[in-house]
Amino acid sequence: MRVRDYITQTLKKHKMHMTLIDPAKQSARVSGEIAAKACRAGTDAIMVGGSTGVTQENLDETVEQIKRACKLPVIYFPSGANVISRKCDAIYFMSMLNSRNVRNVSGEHARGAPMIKKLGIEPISMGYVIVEPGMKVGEVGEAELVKRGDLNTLIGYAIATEFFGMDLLYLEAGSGAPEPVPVPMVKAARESVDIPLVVGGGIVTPKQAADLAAAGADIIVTGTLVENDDFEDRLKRIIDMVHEG
Ligand code: 1GP
Repeated sequence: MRVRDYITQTLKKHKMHMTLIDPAKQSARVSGEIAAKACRAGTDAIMVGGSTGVTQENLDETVEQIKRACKLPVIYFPSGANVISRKCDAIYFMSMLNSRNVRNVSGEHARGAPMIKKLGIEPISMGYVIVEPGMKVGEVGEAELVKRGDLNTLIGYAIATEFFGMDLLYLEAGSGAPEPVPVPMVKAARESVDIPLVVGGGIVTPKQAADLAAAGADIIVTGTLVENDDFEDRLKRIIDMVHEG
């Protein structure tokens, strides 16, 4: 089954949780162990990527270990066209809509698309919108950050994403953000569009995940959480909240 169909089918049953693993943060072997634990905790898919330090070598090794460790779809979450995983099941073909640099909006995409097509990797299109504080991805992506609470700007990007015909809308506060995207912003985006809404960045507690799911997030992403030892219990509680939401 194509990953996009897997997402559509799963969302008919329950909201989803995806675990983001950054190949630059630990060895490929440890990434495989993280994936196995996340899988046991009930996550619905594994995303692989990071803003800096991802190389063809660490990416390929990481994906290989993850695929050995669990049977879930593995989706590449790229930061540019320089490195493309041929071993992933799909790639987020994501445009950072609020970047000041056209490379991040469509330039890297034009560079990478022919290779993605040649390799036969499934692209899943996504409007990627960075909300304050944006953290590293906001910085390297040269994002004109959407201010926390600026509903009008956010709604504009949300509707634009849908009008572009993209599969998903991702609201990103940045990995390691002290607070996730505010609940009213998630609600505003949800009320503006019908496409699945992904929310990530700074989500570390079950309550945050539950509140964001209740506000209308369809897919909750957590990354930093799994970089700590003993994350399994907390991750499971977050995932349970998302699945109930
Ligand atoms: C980052 O939204 C993801 O792109 C995950 O963020 O690392 O803060 O969970 P965290």
